[in-house]
Amino acid sequence: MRFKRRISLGFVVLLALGLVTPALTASGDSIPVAEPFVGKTLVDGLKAPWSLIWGPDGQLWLTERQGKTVVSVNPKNGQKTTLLEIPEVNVGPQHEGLLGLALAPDFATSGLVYLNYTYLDGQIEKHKIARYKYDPASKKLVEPKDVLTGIPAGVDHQGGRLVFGPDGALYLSKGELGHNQGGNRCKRNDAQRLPTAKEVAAKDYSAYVGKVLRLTPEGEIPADNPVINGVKSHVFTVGHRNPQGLLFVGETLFEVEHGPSTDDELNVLVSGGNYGWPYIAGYRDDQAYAFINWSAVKDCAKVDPGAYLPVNQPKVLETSRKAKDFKEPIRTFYTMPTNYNFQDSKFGALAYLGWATIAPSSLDYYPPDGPIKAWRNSIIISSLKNGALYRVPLSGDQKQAQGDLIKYFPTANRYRQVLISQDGRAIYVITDNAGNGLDEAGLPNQTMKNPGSLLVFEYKGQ
Ligand SMILES: [Ca+2]
Ligand SMILES: [Ca+2]
Repeated sequence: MRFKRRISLGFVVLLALGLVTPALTASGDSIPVAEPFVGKTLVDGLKAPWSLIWGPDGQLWLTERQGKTVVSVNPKNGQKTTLLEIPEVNVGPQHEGLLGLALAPDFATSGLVYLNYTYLDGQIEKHKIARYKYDPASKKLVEPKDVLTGIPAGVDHQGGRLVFGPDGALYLSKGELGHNQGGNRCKRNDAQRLPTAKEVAAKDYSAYVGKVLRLTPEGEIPADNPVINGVKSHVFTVGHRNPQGLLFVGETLFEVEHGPSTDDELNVLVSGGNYGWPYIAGYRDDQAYAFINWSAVKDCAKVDPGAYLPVNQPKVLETSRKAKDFKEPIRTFYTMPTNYNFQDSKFGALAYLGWATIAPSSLDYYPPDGPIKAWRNSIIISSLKNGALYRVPLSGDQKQAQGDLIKYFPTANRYRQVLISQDGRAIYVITDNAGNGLDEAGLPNQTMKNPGSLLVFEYKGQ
């Protein structure tokens, strides 16, 4: 462990007496992690960083969800440059704001950069994909153009990851807005509802929730998109809950999404596939989850939601859903038996922190020739709830998960995205500014140690 002691004994006494709030780390401060890694804060003071990519200039580019900005960061010294601010972005405490960021595959000639964010269309919140052109002389993103507008938005489960595929198509993960749970429990969950031909013709995208979308760089429906239930639309895959991670490894599209109280998922997405939600969580095994349609409950708004109270609605068994295009995840985090203790008193009022989920927010891939031998050919997943990275080794054909999850770099933070350097020696992580999570000891924590930061973990081995 390497940890610079920067706080005085007197400060510790005041801290113990509860007279000061804990000091937060600043840029350059080290983060204690196990050898052969060292960790430090590269940048702090960010406003809810959400997406992190390698820019065309060897710099790290990131979006600030609440800051409404795209920022470039020098990976050597943490120097920040603001490339763009979008006043139109509609920001919320979670889930809403400026989200994903992707460079066009032909960026070298086109200079095009794609973004997605929530905005207000009159009084109605919507979600759009827009693109900008990078002007290297001014280091600004200019010439905005809407690519796809009018995608549904809401206060929960927005999804928002944006990637280009090797096929030149643009993919957006879109959540189901958290309908059928919590404060949105009386709203119908449309993750299985398919767009009709009439809706598509009218650019009515209300059925695009709980889907992964695939579009041309101009926002059109690609000719080779799947025909699902007789209709071709922007919909590529169906039945997602809150998909926040999308990543191509070669031709394979990996996705991670948040499960309910169990069954966070790592999926391989295939055109036209149905990933089950909200009828199936994880595997089709009737373990610990059954769908109840709250929107059909009489006087739904007056019914105490409770977490697991039976209501006057049938539970839909997973095994009763026979869709032949159902795709199982390649790994869950985790599938638990129905009798699992969902109310462990150790977690107090935040019982969900004790559930067997990790809240996966992004994923990256560690290549077969990287210097960290143990990490080769693995998927690396960032966890919001557990403030850690998890490694999933892949099979040789890169289509199957092998072995169990291996945890790295636990800190009292929420990890929003992971990004690995091209030389495989640096692992970058952006963190949420606030929220609920677990600390290093696995106990509930609401004070982020490195809020709104860009952290770097460097490999010091041979
Ligand atoms: Ca699923
Ligand atoms: Ca299941």
